[in-house]
Amino acid sequence: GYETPACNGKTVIVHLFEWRWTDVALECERFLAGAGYCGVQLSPPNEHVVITEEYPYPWWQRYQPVSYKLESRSGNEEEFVDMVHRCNAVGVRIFVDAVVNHMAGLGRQGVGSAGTSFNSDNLDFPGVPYTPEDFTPREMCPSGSGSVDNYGDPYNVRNCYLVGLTDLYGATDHVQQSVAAYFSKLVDIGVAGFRIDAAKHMWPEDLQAMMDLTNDLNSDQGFPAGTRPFFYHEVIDRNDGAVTVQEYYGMGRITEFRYSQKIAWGIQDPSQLEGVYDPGWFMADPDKAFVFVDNHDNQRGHGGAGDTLTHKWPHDYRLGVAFTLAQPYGYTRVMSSYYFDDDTDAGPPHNSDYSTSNVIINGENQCEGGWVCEHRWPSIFKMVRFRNAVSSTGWWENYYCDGNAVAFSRGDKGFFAMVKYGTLSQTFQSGMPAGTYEDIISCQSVTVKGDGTVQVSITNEEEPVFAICQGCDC
Ligand code: QV4
Ligand code: CA
Repeated sequence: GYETPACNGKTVIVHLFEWRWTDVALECERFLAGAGYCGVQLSPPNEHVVITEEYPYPWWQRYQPVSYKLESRSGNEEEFVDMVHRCNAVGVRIFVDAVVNHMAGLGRQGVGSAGTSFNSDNLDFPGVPYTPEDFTPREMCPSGSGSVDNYGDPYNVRNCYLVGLTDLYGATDHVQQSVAAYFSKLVDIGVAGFRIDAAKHMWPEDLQAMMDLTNDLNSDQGFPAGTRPFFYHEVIDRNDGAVTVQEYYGMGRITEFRYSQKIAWGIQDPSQLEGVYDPGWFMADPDKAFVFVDNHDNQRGHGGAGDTLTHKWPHDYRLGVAFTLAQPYGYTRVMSSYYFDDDTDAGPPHNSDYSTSNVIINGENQCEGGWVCEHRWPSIFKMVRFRNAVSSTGWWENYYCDGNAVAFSRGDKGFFAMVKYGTLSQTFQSGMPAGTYEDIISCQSVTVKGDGTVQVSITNEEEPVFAICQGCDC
């Protein structure tokens, strides 16, 4: 199926937003493999527009494709292949952010990041190639402007130009084959799956056709023969439009933005956390949902952000991510950002020629040079180990919340607690077998008694989380 990444049961993907391929390769080897991450979501690796005029090199230029050549702000094809092979060699998988709903925006022309010429107004992208017949005919779009302007109508959402981005006619053989050729090229290199950008703006049957034309994962890169790529589809469904996440069932997982909202509210008021998965709100089924506290859009107010918890509030953010990794709902992604103050267009840390800077790791194993690296924060990366250890268990048990402290068991495999304000010293019922464990956050030794009770102590307000799990040490 398309629902589970080929990751040997590992359960967390990290989005290394705007990282260079050379840095991703190093991070797989020096950190991600040991921490137990399943894999990395990259920024789009294909050729994109290069914007120098109105904003200098905004991050979002990479969401305006020029061709499927693997040459982007993150690096060239040789660096890409080297990264994929090195990450696979240490068991860390690579997931590509695939922008295949559209090409560059109207009004843009010139050459892309790989030097290929294009002209959006003429619907001419010789690097693929795409010509006018590969774009959705104007008469199929019911909006007056030609741009998406009515989320209540699926024809508007899917046949019009999303913010003026030239919309590919995904029902045609040539578009399906060109996209599938791009996917297959990546899979043949050793990529394990795809985030489908703007999947909401594509007809599910067109997307399904592209997926089905894509090769199986490459067995020379360590994938079992016959394994299908993992797909997760970006569909923003907040019960406010015609398109629902349920339309994509059977095609992989679907981004569940209502989870981001629920976790933000829940960290604000912990008594709401028990309802973080709310079927009454039409949230995707647990085995279909792809969940995250924030993403590269909503952390900076793009895509109808709403309430979003981000690294700008580190204490609450740690709680939100730790809770997300401890609770049972969905497949999880951790965000790894760069600092951007209030400039929501600002691209990644860069050199004077606007090439992306390298990531710097300091003596405390944290990042510098403008990179936030939430995925290296102790109460975040250690919870990856917890999630992997409890993944075979069902829903939570022994759920406890007093409005400040929250605790629950994950079967007999793990027990988690956290506290919003201050410290915590309290006895809880766990489902763990009697024995001595190590709190993976504080590294303190912990005893579970014969009746399953455990004395929890959280003394560090900076890392307000406690977790023990089978087979885990600090
Ligand atoms: C402007 C005007 C338009 C006009 C157009 C053409 O606003 O009214 O029609 O010029 O003249 C950038 C600019 C945007 C500009 C557009 C086209 O911000 O102002 O339009 O380019 O030139 C990212 C950014 C967008 C950016 C886009 C392309 O967020 O701001 O647009 O990249 O560079 C919805 C969707 C969801 C989407 C979300 C942001 O349902 O699918 O909005 N999320 C994904 C990605 C996101 C990306 C895209 C989709 C597009 O996660 O990062 O948008 O690939 O909710
Ligand atoms: Ca479309």
